[in-house]
This record gives sequence, C-alpha cells and structure tokens, in this order.
Amino acid sequence: MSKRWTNRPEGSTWGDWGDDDQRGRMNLVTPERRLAAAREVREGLCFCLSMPLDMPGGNAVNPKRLPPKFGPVFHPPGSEDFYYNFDWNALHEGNMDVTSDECVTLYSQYSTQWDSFAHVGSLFDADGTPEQVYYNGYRAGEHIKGPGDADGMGARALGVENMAQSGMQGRGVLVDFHRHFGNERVAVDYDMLMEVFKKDDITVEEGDFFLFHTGWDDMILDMAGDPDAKKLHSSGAVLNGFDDRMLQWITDSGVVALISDNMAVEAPDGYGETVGGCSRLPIHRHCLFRLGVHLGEIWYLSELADALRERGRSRFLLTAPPLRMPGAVGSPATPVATI
Ligand code: UVW
Repeated sequence: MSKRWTNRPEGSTWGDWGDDDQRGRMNLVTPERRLAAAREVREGLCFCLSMPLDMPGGNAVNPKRLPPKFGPVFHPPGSEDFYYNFDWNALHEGNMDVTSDECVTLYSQYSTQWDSFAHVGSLFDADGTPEQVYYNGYRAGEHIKGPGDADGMGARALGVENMAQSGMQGRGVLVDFHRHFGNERVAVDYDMLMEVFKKDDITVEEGDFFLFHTGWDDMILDMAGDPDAKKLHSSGAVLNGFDDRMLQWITDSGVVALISDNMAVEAPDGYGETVGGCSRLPIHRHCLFRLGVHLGEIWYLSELADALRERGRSRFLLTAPPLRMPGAVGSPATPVATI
C-alpha cells in the first residue's frame, strides 16, 4: 500500500516502522527486551494494577463517560431473558443446572484503561489539505468511522486489537510522585522529573513502559463511588505537556507508553485558554498522534509503588493487554506487575 502522507508531523515517527504500521513504539519491544523484563522477576509476587472497573463512580470525574451497566440492552432473537439464575429444570425437567450469563455495557475508557492511537488525532495537512488525521496518516471517515459514516462506527485501523496482538508486555519503570509531592496538584516539568529520577536513582531506557503514581488511585477508592471531582481535579501530580523539554524527553527516552493512576496523564483541562493552532492535551497529541506512544490512565498503582519502595526497586515485568476488541479506540485493562 502506498504512503498515506507526503508531510509528516515534525518530530513524529510516522513511517519509521513502515507505511502501514499501527503499533508505533511497541515495535521497540523486542524479544531481547521482553527477556530483560522477565529477568526483573525475583520473588514471583504479582500486583493487580486495575481499579475495580465501576470506579471512580458516577460521571462527575468525566461527564462524557458512565459506569458499567449490567443487563442486556439488546437480546438474541426469540429471547427476552436476562439469564441470571436461569432455571434449566423449567426447560428440561430433571435438569439440575442453574446458570447465569450477562451483558455488560461499558464505556471503554471509564476506569482503568488504555488509549489506542485511534483515540486522539489532529487537524493536520498530511498531503495538501488540513483534515482530521490520526497516527501514521490514517484518516477520520476513511479509517476511523464516526456516526455520520455510511458503514458503522469504529476504528478500521489503529484500534485496540493491534495493542492486544502486540501483547503489551515488557519492562515497567515506576516513579512515585506521590511520595515527593503528596496530594498537591503539581505540573511536573522536565527539570522536576529529572530531579525525582536523581533522588530515586531511576533510569528509563528505550522500550520501557513508564508509570507514575500520583495518589489519585487511593483518593478515588476512599471516595467509595461518590467522587469529589473538584478535589480530584485539583489534586496530585500531572505531567506538564506545555513544557517543550518534557515533550522532548518523551521523544528521546524511547518509552513505549506513559501510564498513571490519574485521569489523563496530563492536566485534562489544558491549563486554560486554547490559543489558535495548539492542543489542549499536548501529551495526548505528542504521544498518540505523533510518536505512537500509548497512554494508560486510572490504573491502580499504590500497592506496587509501596512494594517497590520497600525493596529499593523501580523496575518490574508488566503484562497489560487490552481486550482484543476489533475497532475499539480504547479498552479496559487488568494489568499485572510481577516483581
Ligand atoms: C480524553 O478525554 C481526550 O481522553 P483520556 O481518557 O485519554 O484522557
């Protein structure tokens, strides 16, 4: 297939792994790097990095996403049953079985989640006309279908199934911002990040998954399903995507994903006014649109952060596939860290 673009965004990786690449930096996770990640397993202890998927609760934290709902919104032909505690004896006398099936309707990015590259694109002139474009030149309408497109919604390219097929497994490196900044809302810029790395003796290498803990996870759990959105949105560290040196670090470090227990890795309100031609979510744009770096959000990192600190460690084996759901732009995940 021929190239989808003649101009690629400045500093992007478009085309670096082929004209039709949909894996981005995951291409850097080689068998050798996966083996190195496996060598981080010393005690065989594992940690679930997912929040309960009905957390944070309600839709105050992100008004456009609702909690999971049980019960079918559509039925197989000829059936109106919910199939909970289904009495087979009523259907076939003498059958002792009782079974429960279910339908769960869920927003793929409500709770612990991955962003695919189909999640955020940009208005960009890839071949002479500014239009809605995603990573590696895939187009809105043609590849990422919306409600107005003829043959149904969903990502015909760049969807989460590409992530599932790549395994999303490798070496995780975790930094505990909560230990340095507490619950204070701080926008961590490049200098602050380097200072924390120095204090905690942390090294991030090409092909690593970079995780940072902010304390949002425990705050959400303490709010027990009734989140105080105002408090959450003014608490905990975020990466400062308006610091060009921070964006350059993401480029230079070779990380394959940025992952946090907070809502958006960066501040979701974009720190104020949008100025013509800029993005309110510069890290989303830089990672998902330009570099092919995935984002993981609302992960549960607190127990892992404590365990690593007790051991004076920051590295572990991360296994974090999304659902292999063709066409989804995001996915819930139940990531596992093994140390
Ligand atoms: C946006 O709201 C853009 O998404 P995310 O969940 O990735 O922060």
